[in-house]
Formats: sequence, C-alpha cells, structure tokens
Amino acid sequence: MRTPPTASRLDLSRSDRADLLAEARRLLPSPLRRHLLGSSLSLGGLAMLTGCSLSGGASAETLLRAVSRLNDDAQAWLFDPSRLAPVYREADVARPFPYNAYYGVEQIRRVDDRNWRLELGGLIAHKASWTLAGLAALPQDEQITRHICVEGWSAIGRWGGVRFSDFLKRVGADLGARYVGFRCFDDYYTSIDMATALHPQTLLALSFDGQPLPAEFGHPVKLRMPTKLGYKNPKYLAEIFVSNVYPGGYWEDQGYNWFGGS
Ligand SMILES: Nc1nc2c(c(=O)[nH]1)N[C@H]1C(S)=C(S)[C@@H](COP(=O)(O)O)O[C@H]1N2
Ligand SMILES: [Mo]
Repeated sequence: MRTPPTASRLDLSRSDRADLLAEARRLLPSPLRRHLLGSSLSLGGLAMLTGCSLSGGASAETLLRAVSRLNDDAQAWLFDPSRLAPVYREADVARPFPYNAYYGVEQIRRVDDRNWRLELGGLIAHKASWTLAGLAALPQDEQITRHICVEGWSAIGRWGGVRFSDFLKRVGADLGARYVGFRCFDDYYTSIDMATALHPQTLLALSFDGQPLPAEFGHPVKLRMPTKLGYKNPKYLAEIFVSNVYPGGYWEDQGYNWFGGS
C-alpha cells in the first residue's frame, strides 16, 4: 500500500490519480461503491459528490477526508435495509483467515470467559451486563460474507452470533439515537450509525467458522458488519453504548494515518 498523498496540490501523475481514485473508492459507503462500480468514477465526479473543490490547491488528503465524511453522513440517506451485502458458500471461506489489529498477533489480549462481561451504557433501558453464556443462549444467526480491509486485502469468513438488531431491542436501546459506540479491551474503539446497527446482517459474533471466536479474531465477541470496512468491525468487545454524541474511533480520530498501513 502506498503512503497517503499529503497536502499538496492536485497536480498528480496519471498513476497517482489512479491510486487516489482506488483509495477513494474503498472509502465510499458500500451501497454507493456498489452503485458506482460499473461506472467510471472520475476525480471530478468525486469532487462533485463530496462538494469538494479541486481547484485552488485542494489536496488529495482533503478529497479523501471529504469522501470519508461522505461515508459517515451518507449512511442515513443511502441506507436501505432491503439491500444486503453478497453472501457466499462455505467452500469460499478463507482458511486460514487473515488476522489484523493495530498490534502484532503476539500481543493479543486474552480474557477468562468466566470473568468477561459485556457492559452496556448510554441510552439503553436495561443496562445489566451480559455473560458469554447469556449471549450464547439467545437465538443465533450465521453469515458467510466478505471482510474488506482498507489496507488492501479482503477475505470471506463465516461468522455466527446474535443479530445485533435483536440484541438492541432486547436491552431496550433507544433505536432513534444516532450512534452505537464500542469499547474494546485492547483499547480499540469505534462507532457506527444506528441504521447500520439495525441492518439485518449486523451480527454480534460469537463464533468463526463454526468454532468459538478464536483469540485472534476477537474472542469472546466482536461486531461483524459486511456493510462496513474492516476497521469498523470491533473485536474484543468490552462495552456497547448508545449515544447522540459522536463517539469517534481509534482510526477515525487519526485522520488518514491508517492509509500508510501503520
Ligand atoms: N479491538 C480491535 N478491533 C479491530 C481492530 C483492532 O486493532 N482492535 N482492527 C480492525 C481492522 S483494521 C480489521 S481489518 C479487522 C481485522 O479482523 P480479523 O483479525 O478478524 O481479520 O479488525 C478490526 N477490529
Ligand atoms: Mo483493517
């Protein structure tokens, strides 16, 4: 993955333009990306989409930031619960599945399942914490979907667990609130819009490929969303909260540093 373009005028070479477009495409909200896939998305088109002027020294970074903001803002109007991410067959599952986190595999945090609790906070009526056994006793769903990481890889995986919309309803979450935030016990955090939280393919995942979620993939519980990029899928969940205040995220709060693969 090349280093992100820094603040410079948009007088890019042909290959830099192609790279920038590829990066912007990956950042686009997935329904929009699917919609645009067949069409030729130009830098001019992106500028129009984001309301970002390319003249007068606008930088590639400014454009990517605008596309990223579109990713957040556009969810509300792009969101269509009847539109599902593609599903695959069991034979398509990547084995082994890639591991990724902001640290190496040797630094994976582990918890004792008996002591682990999923804490609930914010605009939720029933804030009692959940044990792993409690979550496992709820009706379970399964999906075989593609995980896409902005660092340039994707892989098909099979996750099982509780439909997140069922869970939010069960605990009396304010479904009219704007955000659902996630705190992980490896210090990672992220947040999603309520529409995505209620999407039928958004899963509180307890298993991977038929086995309890392995340590590297977020044991004991992660949130799995085929409609969002990899970094929005928090592993090692410790707390879920509902809020109208923008909670940000580990990568989200660092601008575009993650484009460099850091
Ligand atoms: N808690 C936590 N969740 C995380 C991350 C992390 O570092 N910590 N990395 C994210 C990124 S960038 C990716 S691509 C996926 C990788 O998930 P995997 O290891 O199951 O492939 O986890 C996401 N969720
Ligand atoms: Mo990622």
